[in-house]
Amino acid sequence: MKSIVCIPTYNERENIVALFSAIHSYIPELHILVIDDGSPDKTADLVRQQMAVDDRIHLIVRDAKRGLGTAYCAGFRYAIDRGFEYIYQMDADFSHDPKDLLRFRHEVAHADLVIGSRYVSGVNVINWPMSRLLLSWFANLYTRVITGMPIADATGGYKCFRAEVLKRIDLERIRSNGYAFQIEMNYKTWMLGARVREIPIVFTDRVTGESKMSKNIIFEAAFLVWKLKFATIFSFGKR
Ligand SMILES: Nc1nc2c(ncn2[C@@H]2O[C@H](COP(=O)(O)OP(=O)(O)OP(=O)(O)O)[C@@H](O)[C@H]2O)c(=O)[nH]1
Ligand SMILES: [Mg+2]
Repeated sequence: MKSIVCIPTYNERENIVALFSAIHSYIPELHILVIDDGSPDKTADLVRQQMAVDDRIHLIVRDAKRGLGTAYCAGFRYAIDRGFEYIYQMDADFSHDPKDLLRFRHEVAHADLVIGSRYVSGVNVINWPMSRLLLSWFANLYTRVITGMPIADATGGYKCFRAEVLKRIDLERIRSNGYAFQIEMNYKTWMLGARVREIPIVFTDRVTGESKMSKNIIFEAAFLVWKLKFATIFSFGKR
C-alpha cells in the first residue's frame, strides 16, 4: 500500500521538521509531500535538507502564494502520477495531531474518503476564540442545509482520500481555496456516490506561526455552496 500525505506550507519553518519526525514516529513508511508557495521564511530549504537524507520526503515549490486549493490539487496530481493509492492531507501547524493518521489508515480500508471531524461527537476544538468557533460551526450548518450533504465538518482540512476517487474528479477545474476548497472536494466526492466517513478528531489552534484567516475565505465559501447546488440542479443529475 503506497501512501503519501500532502502538506501545503506557507511560512512553516518552525513546524515542518518536527512534523516530519512526528509523522514518521507513527507511520514510518508514509511518504510526505510538501507543497510550498515560495515561503519568505525559506521553509523549502529546510525541506530540501531533509530530502537529502530521507527519500520519503517530496517537495513541490511554486513561485508565489497561490492558495491552498491549487496547492492541494498540485499535490494530488503528483501523488496520482506516482501511483500512490492513499492520499492524506493535513496542515503543517500541528493543528492536526499526527497520531490520528493511524485512525485514518484504519478507517480508509472501508471508505473512499475519511474526514477528520471536529463536530461529530460534540465540539472538539482547542484554543479557538468563540467567534471563530461559531463561524466554523455556522458555516457547517449552512453548508449542510443548502447542499444536503450529510457531513458534520465539511470545512476541515485533515482527510484521507483513496486515489481512485481523486482520479474521478477533474482537479484542473477546481478553483476554490480555503474553506471552500474543502467543501467542494467533499461535495464532488459525495456526488460520485463514494463512501464518505467521518472520524472524530481534536483540532488545536496553531501555537507558532501566523494565522491566514480572512473575510475573503468566508465569502468564497458562502458563495461556492450555492454554486455547487445550482450546478447540480442544472446538470439534471449529471456529474
Ligand atoms: N502552499 C500553500 N500553503 C498554504 C497557503 N495558505 C496556507 N497554507 C498552509 O496551509 C495550512 C493551513 O493553513 P493555516 O494558515 O493553518 O489555516 P487555518 O488553520 O485555517 O488558520 P490558522 O491556523 O489560524 O492560520 C498550513 O500548513 C499553511 O502553512 C498557500 O497559499 N499556499
Ligand atoms: Mg492552521
